[in-house]
Amino acid sequence: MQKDAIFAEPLAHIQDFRFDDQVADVFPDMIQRSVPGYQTIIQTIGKLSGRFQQPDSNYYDLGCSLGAATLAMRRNISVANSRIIAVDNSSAMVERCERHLLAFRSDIPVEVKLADIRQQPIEQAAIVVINFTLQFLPKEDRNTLISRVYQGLKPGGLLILSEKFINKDAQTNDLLVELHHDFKRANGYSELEISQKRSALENVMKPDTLPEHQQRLQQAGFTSQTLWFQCFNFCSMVAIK
Ligand code: GEK
Repeated sequence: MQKDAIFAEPLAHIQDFRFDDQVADVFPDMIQRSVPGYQTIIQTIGKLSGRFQQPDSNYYDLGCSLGAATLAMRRNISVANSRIIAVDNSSAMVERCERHLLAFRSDIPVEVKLADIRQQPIEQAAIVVINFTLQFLPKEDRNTLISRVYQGLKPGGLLILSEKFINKDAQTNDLLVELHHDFKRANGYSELEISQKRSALENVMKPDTLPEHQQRLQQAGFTSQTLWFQCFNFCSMVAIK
């Protein structure tokens, strides 16, 4: 695994964060060292796939990056006529994702698509995974996507939505941010790396509050939803149609 040192040296000008070749090359290391509970979430996506699989269905991984959630689903789906659609709008990610998937044998077809998830039709879905991707969409596009996911799910279908979140209360928000930074420090990131990455993400990633997520899911039609994972300011939710 290539080590993430993208923000290790002082940068004269910090550009907005992009999912380019440089990021895609170090992505497994970057996400493990930056997102608390990432491995637990991926493993649980696998477990949930086993539980919520339905024959003759589609499984979506929206914002698939290198396909970690796709692989977790593929390993756990055993019913007939299943198809996974993995979508990302970064060509650097999609190229590597395709190669990555080829390295593991499976009878379940996966279509990896270079596309914007806002344009991706969702049909006959047993499971839709949006693992740390909604936060990168413009705020005004998030309701529409979650509503389309609800419409595209079969009865009993599952949405798994993982996000970084903010608290409206400044005191507890600052505490969670600091605990997350401690986590990054413990994983070998320097103060410079933490602060330069934060600046690069500032205009690109806009987290919602937990109540905003819960309300959006409800408005879309999900009457059954819960937070199943939280570590600091990172969480994962499930919603069942
Ligand atoms: C994982 N889910 O490893 N359309 C398609 N893709 C997008 C869009 C968009 N509008 N916006 C951002 N992306 C993965 C991790 S990473 C999370 C997801 C992170 C893509 C972007 O190119 C990137 O690959 C991914 O969403 C977000 O489980 O890096 O914090």
